[in-house]
Amino acid sequence: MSLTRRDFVKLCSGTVAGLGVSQLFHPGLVMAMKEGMQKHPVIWIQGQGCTGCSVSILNSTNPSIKKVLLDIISMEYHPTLMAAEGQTAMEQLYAAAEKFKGKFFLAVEGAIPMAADGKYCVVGEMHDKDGNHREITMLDAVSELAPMSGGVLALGTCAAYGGIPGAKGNVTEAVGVGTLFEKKGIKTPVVNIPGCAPHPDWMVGSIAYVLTQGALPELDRDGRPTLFFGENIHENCPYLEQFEFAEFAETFTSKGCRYELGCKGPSVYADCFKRRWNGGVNWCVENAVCIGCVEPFFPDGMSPFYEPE
Ligand code: FSX
Ligand code: SF4
Ligand code: SF4
Repeated sequence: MSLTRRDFVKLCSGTVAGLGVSQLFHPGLVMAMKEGMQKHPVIWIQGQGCTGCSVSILNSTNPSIKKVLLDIISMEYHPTLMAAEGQTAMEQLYAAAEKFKGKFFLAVEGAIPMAADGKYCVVGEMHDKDGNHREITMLDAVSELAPMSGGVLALGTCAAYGGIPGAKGNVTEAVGVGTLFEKKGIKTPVVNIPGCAPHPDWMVGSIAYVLTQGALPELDRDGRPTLFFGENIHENCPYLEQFEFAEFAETFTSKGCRYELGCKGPSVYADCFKRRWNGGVNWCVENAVCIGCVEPFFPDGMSPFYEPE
């Protein structure tokens, strides 16, 4: 049984409160994903980040992370999840890239520092066959592995656009995947899945999309899937009516539009208002504000967080 792109979008979009990527578990889709995951495993590498993106995917509740790892993502390498370390881990990384050349997805988490030849972020070390010691930087890993991959998933705002490591000051010259590719002339396709951290559904759903549809999802001008980043937070916010009547909350504990508290919803595109977070219990705007964590100009362009724009 196959599903059209339209069916997939309907399953993924979570238009009914509480629906998540769990709706992907249509029997036809599970079959398609199982076939896809064997052929297209994921190699996940981490640079300048807080590991929040990995923690977020581990919090996938709908489907559970167990189901994600058994039915959607065949993880060939993940520095935090795997038991191997040191030389063994590095050998596994490059062996997997060689074995699945042109077919694997490279998941990049965290930014890539370009200053000092990338030495601000050494992700591993190994001895080559002549016994020479080599430090592998994040810059080396992305530059070498991306052209071998079938596509890159830039997970989190750091990997997509530089994010927090790339904020004002930026002594390490941290950049996202897109900027690195421009500088190095790397042409491998990239899907940006920003968020600091990204929602598990955005990561799992984007991977499931590629595996089942055999193509990249439609992307917006910032390289994000419109499936998850196509709608404006403010225009869909439950407080929109209060905004229009200028009924602004003065404290975080009071109800009412959070604009005066610093909410950046009007310039932010993501589906948090309907997808919600932590298994659907809440989302930022309900008790705090949207700080625009999915936007290319986060965090500098969104600061100060708690003052109106
Ligand atoms: Fe960045 Fe990932 Fe922010 Fe953290 O590691 S997107 S700092 S929440 O989680 O890269
Ligand atoms: Fe817009 Fe934020 Fe007010 Fe919601 S709380 S209406 S997103 S400004
Ligand atoms: Fe990021 Fe805003 Fe969504 Fe919160 S509501 S996760 S700050 S885009």
